[in-house]
Amino acid sequence: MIFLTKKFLDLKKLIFVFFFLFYKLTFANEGLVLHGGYTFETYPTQKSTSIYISIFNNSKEDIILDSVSCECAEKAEFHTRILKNDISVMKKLEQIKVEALSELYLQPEGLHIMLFGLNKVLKDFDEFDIKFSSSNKFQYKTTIKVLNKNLKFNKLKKIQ
Ligand SMILES: [Cu+2]
Repeated sequence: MIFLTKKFLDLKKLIFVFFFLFYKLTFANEGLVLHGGYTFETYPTQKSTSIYISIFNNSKEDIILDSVSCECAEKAEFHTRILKNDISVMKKLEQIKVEALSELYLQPEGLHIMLFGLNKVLKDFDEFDIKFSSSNKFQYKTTIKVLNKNLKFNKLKKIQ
């Protein structure tokens, strides 16, 4: 027990905290799979944009995501679209719920993530991370790919 000096115990504590955090960030998200996150290129003057992503909850419990953030923007919010006087408008949601053993698709014209106060121009092939946190205090991280803006207007064409 000669090694158990205070310094040694502090180091042990630090290593424990480090591994605990590492575990939390990497393995706590087994139940939640974030897939195929994307957004489009922005114009130099553009200060906001939206992100689309598929979220799969493989756990047997509902997961409530109550915040989203990104280093490339001042603020990120969950949004949906509702009809107001026959016009489609965006509405902020405080949280989104991914029900147990089900999936949620954030896509154009529906649920999406909105970034406000972009601090850089997003270019084709760029990537950046976004972070989510859930109501049970888990953190999730995923990479968003920036797509060419021409794809935004890529509509289905009838071949024959
Ligand atoms: Cu929006």
